[in-house]
Amino acid sequence: MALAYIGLGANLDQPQQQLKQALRELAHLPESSLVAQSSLYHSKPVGPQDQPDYVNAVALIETELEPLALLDALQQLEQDHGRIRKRHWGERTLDLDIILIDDQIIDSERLQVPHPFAQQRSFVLFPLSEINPQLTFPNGMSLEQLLTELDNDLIRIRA
Ligand code: A4P
Ligand code: MG
Repeated sequence: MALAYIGLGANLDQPQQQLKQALRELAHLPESSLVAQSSLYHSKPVGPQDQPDYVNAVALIETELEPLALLDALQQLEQDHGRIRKRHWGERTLDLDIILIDDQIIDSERLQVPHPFAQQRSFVLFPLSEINPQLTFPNGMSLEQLLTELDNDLIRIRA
């Protein structure tokens, strides 16, 4: 049994609905359960600026799935949401990133955990801190430290 933090992002085709639906689907992943979810947030795009604002959130799941099986399941959900990969860091109907799995470090061709950019991204760290403010990354960096270096440019969406 592992605890995994999943980052959710969308900026096309009713992004709030995409995320709400994806959270329900995460709760039904095989051999897994949804432990906690953050609020939904509006965020400015990181990467190409000529794309709509994003809606982001983070979920915590408990899972018996091995890391690559979890990635397969998340990519299947992305496909179910009609995800088309257009360009790197570009617009999408649903992006599901594995942020952390316990304190595991994975560096394989298909999967890097912790997610390589998580520690610099406000749209990951602020929702994460809503679920677990005491969190520390496997490299020893605490979420508290990381957040002091970031502007909170997110707008929380009221449920
Ligand atoms: N992959 C490797 N590690 C992981 C992991 N930990 N979790 C591989 C998920 N996937 C992982 O991803 C490409 C490949 O990464 C996958 O096939 C998987 O094997 P992708 O989502 O298909 O492609 P991408 O969009 O080119 O890259 P990536 O790295 O997923 O983009 P990001 O880093 O997710 O960034 N701005 C705001 N405000 N909010 C956002 O959510 N998202 C992005 C996308 C850019 N700007 C954003 C946001
Ligand atoms: Mg991705």
